[in-house]
Amino acid sequence: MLYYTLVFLFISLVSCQPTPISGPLITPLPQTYTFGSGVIRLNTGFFDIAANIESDLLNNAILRYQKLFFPFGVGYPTNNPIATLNIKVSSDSEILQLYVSENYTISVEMVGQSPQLEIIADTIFGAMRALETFSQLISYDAQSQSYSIPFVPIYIDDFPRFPWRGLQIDTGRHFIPTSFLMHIIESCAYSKLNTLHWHVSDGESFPAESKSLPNITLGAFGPLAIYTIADMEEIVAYGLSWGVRVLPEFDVPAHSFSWSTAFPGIMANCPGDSDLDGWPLSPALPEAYDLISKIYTDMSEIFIDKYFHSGGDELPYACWDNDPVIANWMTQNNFSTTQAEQYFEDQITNILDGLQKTKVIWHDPFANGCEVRKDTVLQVWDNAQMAQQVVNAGIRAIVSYDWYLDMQIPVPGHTHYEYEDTWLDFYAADPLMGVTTNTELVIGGESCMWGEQVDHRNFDVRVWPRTIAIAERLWSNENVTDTNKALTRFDPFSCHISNRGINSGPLYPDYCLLTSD
Ligand code: CP6
Repeated sequence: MLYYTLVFLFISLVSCQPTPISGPLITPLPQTYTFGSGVIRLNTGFFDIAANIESDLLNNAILRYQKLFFPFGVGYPTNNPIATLNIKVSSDSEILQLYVSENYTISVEMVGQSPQLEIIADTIFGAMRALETFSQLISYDAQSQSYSIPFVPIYIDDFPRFPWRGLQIDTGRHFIPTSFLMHIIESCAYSKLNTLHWHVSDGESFPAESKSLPNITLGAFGPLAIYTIADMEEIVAYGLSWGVRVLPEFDVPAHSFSWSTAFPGIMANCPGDSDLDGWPLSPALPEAYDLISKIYTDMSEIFIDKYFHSGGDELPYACWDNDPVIANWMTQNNFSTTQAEQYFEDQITNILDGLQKTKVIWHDPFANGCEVRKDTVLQVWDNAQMAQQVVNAGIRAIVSYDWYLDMQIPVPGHTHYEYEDTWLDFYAADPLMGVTTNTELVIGGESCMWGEQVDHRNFDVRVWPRTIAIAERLWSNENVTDTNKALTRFDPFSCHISNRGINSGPLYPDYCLLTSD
């Protein structure tokens, strides 16, 4: 006994201790919820999910969650008879887009002897968020091998704080198989992230098949490291089925060296710069714009989302300045390098206008002094001052600066530089921290998993459980900041998604019962 007391004291003293459990553990934390102290025992053989509309999208979500509710198999029947989870959605629209309602309510109560289980949502996507929350209300007792819902009655009224909640991935640095991208989409949906920002190409490789330019995949790492058109369509459709928008990025003018494998002669010449990764396209060549236009046209048919990311980050001005052909072109047009960048970005805007896409770019052209049209979305990767300047200019911002998952170097304000406990820094980074005016133009943020040292072998353990903290910051109320309480929920949530095949590790000393154990 003394031994256990000492061990407990020791653990309490040295580690960030979770608060004792006193209610349902839901991640991200819902906006409002109440609960009681009753229990509904569930009989897996007689558990039904019903919907008030006929929709393949919703039906597929229901079929999935019917399994995910009971991860440890059927369990022992109880003497509870039939329970039905009734889903009521107001709209049968299957269009997934930014700003779509994801609001929902859940009520779980006993009326007389019968359980009343209800989800109400504006949209199918709200119902999907509710199904995920509902799955976290169900608890499994390994001893009796049975399922129940504790803390009944439960009433939840939930909605996201920000409409744009993303995870950015990078298949330009490493090819990640299509099946694993689908796995990533699932992990996003579990955490209520609604956007997969797919940085498809970079300097190192161009892995996407193009209908009109079949040779572009000569820039892939190899003949097997290619996403076919069918693969990309499948990924977009899979995203839709989980309520996750797929935002493609084909980065130009920098980070595009891989385009030149098939089309030599389109790059600026950067003789002093041995890091091919960052080499930019030439802004002076009509062929370069023609190439971009063809690729973007092909890709815009596959990626049905209204938004399209064209990169724009880290343009090395010296490469344009020191290339005699480009320097000459700039002189003839009376362009400064910034004006040349402006010219380049304007061509991209025209191409995307023609495709009826809304442009998303990294904040760099704005920071360089380029004029950015107000319907653009700027992804800010340096700091909150930049986000403030973006929204002051009347432009929508998504923030990423505090959420670089590859970051292993000290960042001002960060206290943890290695992987352990970096979730605390991610959790503390409120998107509105340092942004005081025009805050409504901060429409969300993204966790960024750059791929220089990451592919499907180590993706899950780099991204999870740390991105749980980011997903909660983007979904839950801004006053949800208590790290001990968060830990109480994040660690079981990490176990919860582990049982769905996501290799998300623990955050403190405890036991995670796996279905495979
Ligand atoms: N690749 C591309 C990268 C980065 C960017 N763009 C990057 C820069 C700095 C850090 C991490 C990643 N690897 N295409 C910047 C948006 Cl610390």
